[in-house]
Amino acid sequence: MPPMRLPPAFFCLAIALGLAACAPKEAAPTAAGAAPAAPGRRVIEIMTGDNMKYSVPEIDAAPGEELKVVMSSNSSQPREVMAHNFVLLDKDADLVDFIQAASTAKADGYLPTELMGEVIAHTKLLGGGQSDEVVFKAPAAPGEYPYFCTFPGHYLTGMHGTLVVKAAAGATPGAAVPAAH
Ligand SMILES: [Cu+2]
Repeated sequence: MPPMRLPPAFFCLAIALGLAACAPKEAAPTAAGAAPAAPGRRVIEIMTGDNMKYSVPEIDAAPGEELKVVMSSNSSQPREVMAHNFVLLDKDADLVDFIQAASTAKADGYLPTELMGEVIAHTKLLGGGQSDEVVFKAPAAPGEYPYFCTFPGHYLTGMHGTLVVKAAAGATPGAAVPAAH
């Protein structure tokens, strides 16, 4: 059959109504900090699946930077046994406490309602073929903020990563803390 051709401008106009940029999405964001910056909001695409790992294990951000995390699962397993989410926790929260509480909160999508004040951002629990996105601002305080999947057992298998908030170069002295590495 003959190839269907549309002027590129038409395509951009059509999607510009709903998206910040016309650039096609690439599916291999292995280096988190390298994603092209959309004006005012950086998009971090994270893939996961039966390997129980995030394709992006570290996200670098500036204090207060607006980020959009788009997470997708390509799992081939039933959702009941292999579902994933993305939960970003405050760096001062008790991680072990949170993971334990989450693992028993099945009715709430493995999100412990009593501890949600410690959560900076999270997606829904995703089965294979599903995706979800969340927009949030990186915390103002530099430091390392853990993100992880709260489906039982997944944290321990390595389904976690770190949002590293780095003080902006030339930041006001006194507002910055030493970098962690
Ligand atoms: Cu998971």
